[in-house]
Amino acid sequence: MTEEQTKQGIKALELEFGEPTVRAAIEAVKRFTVEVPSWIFGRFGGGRFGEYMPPGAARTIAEKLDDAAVVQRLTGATDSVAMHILWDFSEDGRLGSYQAARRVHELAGERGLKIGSISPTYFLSGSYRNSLSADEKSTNDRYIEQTVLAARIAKDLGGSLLTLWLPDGSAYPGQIQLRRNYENMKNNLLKAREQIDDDVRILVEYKVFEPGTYSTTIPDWGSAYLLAKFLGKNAGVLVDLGHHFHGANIEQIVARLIAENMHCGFHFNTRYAADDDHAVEPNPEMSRIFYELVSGRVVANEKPENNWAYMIDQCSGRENRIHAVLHSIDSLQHCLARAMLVHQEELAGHQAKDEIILANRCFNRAIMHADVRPIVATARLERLLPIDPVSEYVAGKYQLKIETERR
Ligand code: PSV
Ligand code: MN
Repeated sequence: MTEEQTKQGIKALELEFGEPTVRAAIEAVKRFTVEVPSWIFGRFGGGRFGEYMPPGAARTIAEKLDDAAVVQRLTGATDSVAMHILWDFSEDGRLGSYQAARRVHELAGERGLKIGSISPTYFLSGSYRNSLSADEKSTNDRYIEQTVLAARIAKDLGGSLLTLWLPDGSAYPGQIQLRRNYENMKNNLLKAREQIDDDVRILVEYKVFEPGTYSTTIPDWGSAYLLAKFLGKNAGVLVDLGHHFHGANIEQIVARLIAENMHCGFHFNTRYAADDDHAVEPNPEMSRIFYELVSGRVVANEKPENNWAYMIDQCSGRENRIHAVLHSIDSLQHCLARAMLVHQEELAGHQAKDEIILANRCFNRAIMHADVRPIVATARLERLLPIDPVSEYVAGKYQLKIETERR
């Protein structure tokens, strides 16, 4: 899209949606920020192509931060990087280290970045018989300690935000005592919370299956909500797009959490089969989710403290990592712009008169049919950012540099 096409496009949108609405959408896109995960840039997971690394993928945390800094320069929307303590602050992959976190904090600062949310990492080694829900006290204690350390790092060196994903669960009926498994989780989470500063926010993530195939200790938003409530005021639910059964109405979950006044967060990604962790695509589901966030006033709010925590949780297998994360940011900005164009009063009018199809058409005029590329492009131009970060990256020399250096 050229600058001229952008101008023409804005005129057309103003004609259809009104100048103030289009301006509000541009401002919202300008304000939107999202964290990128450190793990997108380097080696991750295993599976069928376990050894494959796309050319130029980062090998160290310093290289991951180099890549994150490029993404921030191109988008201006991602100055914080989400970290995992056993991937990013550990010498041996078994224990987290405050000293290692300090070094990463320095490296991030040198690149104009911040450490964002921190995951205590309950999965890599040692949790094959579960972590905080395990029956063995020594296992519980190890992970309580790790949670408390992660919280100290989050408070001193990061954004005072902990994101908890626990891989706990079971593969066969009868393998574990389901009730005790939940009670262990609840009690051990509380033990950790009691040793953590009140101003560290804790988001509890849920996931319907994997690695547990028969049961997962925190399988759904309701379980995460109960645990967050139990932990107290500064806790919420973390919604990851890949963690539901197919067909789940995620926007309704979001609406409910907002209605309950819970300050929550998002792990954005796209999935087709299960927890694919693909790059975010600008699809209708994502736009409908953004509509709930926009109408609930928890995104792009002028008061940043009202906004939920937004993070990308993706880890591409085959594709270029930097293309993938830039694509995600681009998609999120387009979905936000569409959501901003929904005419909320007109929609309320149709709802009040029970005009079902007219309400649906009013909603879809923005969510499905609006071409919002000029809004996103204008937001970037007004911030002196590249009009299309992906093309800008492709035209630059960074990819060649990392492919040459990182062999
Ligand atoms: C688990 O599938 C998850 O969504 C959690 O958020 C982890 O932190 C992340 O993926 C990376 O493993
Ligand atoms: Mn996640």
